[in-house]
Amino acid sequence: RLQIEHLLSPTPSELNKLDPGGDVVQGLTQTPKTLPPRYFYDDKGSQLFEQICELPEYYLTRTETAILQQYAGEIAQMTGECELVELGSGSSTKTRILLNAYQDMGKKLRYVPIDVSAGILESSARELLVDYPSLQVHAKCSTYELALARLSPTGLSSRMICFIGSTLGNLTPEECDRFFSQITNALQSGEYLLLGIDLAKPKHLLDAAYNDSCGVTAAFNLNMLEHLNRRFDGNFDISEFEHWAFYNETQQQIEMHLRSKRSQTIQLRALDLTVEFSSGETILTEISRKFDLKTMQQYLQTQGLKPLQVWTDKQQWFGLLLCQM
Ligand code: AVI
Repeated sequence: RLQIEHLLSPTPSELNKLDPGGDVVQGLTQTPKTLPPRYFYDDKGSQLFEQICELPEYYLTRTETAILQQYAGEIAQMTGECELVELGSGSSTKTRILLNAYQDMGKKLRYVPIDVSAGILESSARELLVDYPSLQVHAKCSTYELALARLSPTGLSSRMICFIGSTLGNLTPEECDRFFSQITNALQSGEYLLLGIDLAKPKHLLDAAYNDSCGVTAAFNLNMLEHLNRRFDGNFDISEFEHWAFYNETQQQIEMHLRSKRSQTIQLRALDLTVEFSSGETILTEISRKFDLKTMQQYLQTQGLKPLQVWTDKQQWFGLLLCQM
């Protein structure tokens, strides 16, 4: 019942396209410096993210979970039997709410979790097999892009791609457009996308959510440098950088940075890269966009996806949208 595919051992031509570390070189040699958020998620980063989801200030997970708990049955009714493909599945905790709803309907179900972090992907797939005795799990250790391009025919009546947790917010508008064209290429007409998005809200709530009092978000942010050290033989000293995050109201996005505490030079030997930092210079490690429900529905339509239903919480902090191709 369990298949685990490692798509991150690419073929030579895919390797060329993937250009390992090319994005790091590009990000660290431009002004202002940036790094792609996907480097947060080594095994330690994925564990830290799980801890973030439990923080009192980080309302996103709690709120989305409550929406799912209330409406999972409705979602399962609307799609019927289907293959659930989850992008960035992590611990699959929230997905269990959906799996329960489909199981209660007595429908055959296949779960295809996709994540770049092999450790958490494999351990959560094994736990699911124990808890759901009739579930098939076809896990893919992969980037979204590779996995979406290689989805095989479902053999079930339908497919639903789940992109929950507001990970969409971590994409720039250009990346968002590219992402949706990959989604609409992967889906057949009549198939579904379930999208979870964080909504715009007062600045103090957002600032607190990304500057928690326990320092877990700071550790998550700084861990990216340790990940780069290990992966590209680097010498970042994380005690020489600090976490800095704030809500940019004009852009409607959180901007998360690592700020150099002094002027310093670092090297990533595997990339043959030397980088100079001035004191106070920052690396933008993540944006987290906060959306408006109406604007998102209009945008989805321009991308070829029909919003069928929108669910939200009482405070309108988070939105869950079911769309159809
Ligand atoms: C994964 N993603 C939706 C999180 C977010 O809220 O943008 C990542 C995160 N960054 C800091 N805290 C959580």
